[in-house]
Amino acid sequence: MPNLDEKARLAAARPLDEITLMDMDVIGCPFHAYQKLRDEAPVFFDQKGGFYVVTRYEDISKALKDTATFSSDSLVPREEYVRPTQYGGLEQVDTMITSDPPKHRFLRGPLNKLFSLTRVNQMEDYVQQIVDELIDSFIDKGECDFVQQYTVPLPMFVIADQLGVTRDDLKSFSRWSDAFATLVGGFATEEDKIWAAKQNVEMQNYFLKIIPEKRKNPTNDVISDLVKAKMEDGKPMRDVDILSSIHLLLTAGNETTTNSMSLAMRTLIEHPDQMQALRDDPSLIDAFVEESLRFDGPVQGLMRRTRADTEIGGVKIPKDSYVNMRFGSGNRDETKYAKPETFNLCRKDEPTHLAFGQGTHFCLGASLARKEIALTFATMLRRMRNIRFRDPGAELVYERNVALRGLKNLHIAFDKA
Ligand code: PIM
Repeated sequence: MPNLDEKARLAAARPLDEITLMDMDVIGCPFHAYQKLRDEAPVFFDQKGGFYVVTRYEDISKALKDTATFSSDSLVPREEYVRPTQYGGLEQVDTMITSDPPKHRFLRGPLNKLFSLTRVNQMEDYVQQIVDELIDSFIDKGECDFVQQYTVPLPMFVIADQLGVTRDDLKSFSRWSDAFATLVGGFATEEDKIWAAKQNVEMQNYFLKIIPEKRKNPTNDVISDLVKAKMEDGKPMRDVDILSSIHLLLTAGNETTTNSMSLAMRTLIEHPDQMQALRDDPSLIDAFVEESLRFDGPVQGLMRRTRADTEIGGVKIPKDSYVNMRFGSGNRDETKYAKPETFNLCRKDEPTHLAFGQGTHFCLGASLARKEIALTFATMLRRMRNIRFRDPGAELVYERNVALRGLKNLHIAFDKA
């Protein structure tokens, strides 16, 4: 049986008009297809997906900065929404990721300071404590499913604490995150969309009980900040605005932080020389975080929609087209990175990968994600030796999702240090 890499090579060797990002072999390992597209069709129309794909770093970077032409307004195609109102919920209103300037500024403003570098640095001891508690829960067993036992709960606990809600509802949070991922993933059936809308209503009802309590007795948490926040017109945020922002923080942030840590662990195990380099010199931890995000990041590509007829690299793109900005490919662009297919903690290229996007929509949660990844790997390397795959021959299974890249499970084994 061909392995993931071989299947992906075969998928990328097909004629251009048969290549699609929707192919599970490409999803399993997209990098061969990216290479072919960057070389032969850097602005490519994916027939099956029904969207353009932009794969070169400079093209992506330029388009991300041109929000007037490449709008975030339809990050999830609006015509495809099943509305929560159909299931007894409130309307889901725009958040910062589905809006363009100037509206974007009003929506991001109240959230900006929540995850600022200063605030995240103040959270360090507290995140470290969760990291250690989770590791304590499995370290004596010598093995764990790194996804289910670590990378799923860590960001959930952090965000639940930040929101000021109990950690006991992890299963619900996880379901609500999955619903969001399904919607942006490009494979949602009508049934999935209805399920996702119902999950959204369940989440709204959960937080609708909490918001009035925080209005009455604000504490030191994100929901209390949101109920106190003023929009740019001077008015407080409405419940629907707060709910949509919470939905975004709880779902989008979780999914991607989970996936970035799982992918980084897989990458590290596959590169024992780099794991040793990091053990030998723990000051490389920040370089490790950035290089693992560049090498294989959790957001492979996000959609923009053209507001006017336009053109990238000589390819005409009509108004109202969906255009997938392939961050995961830009991060392997040979015009930007020396030997981009090499995972190298000591690379000398400018540290400007696209894993967090660029420009107006640069990831609000970047500092928090970086902190969680850095503390995780610094601690694991300190507390464990000989970190390895538990089942070295087993094929890894990736989520069926064209936007977000993630592993379903990652069984690892280790010796206690
Ligand atoms: N998740 C974390 N930061 C950004 C995201 C995101 C944005 C859009 C779609 C899916 C995930």
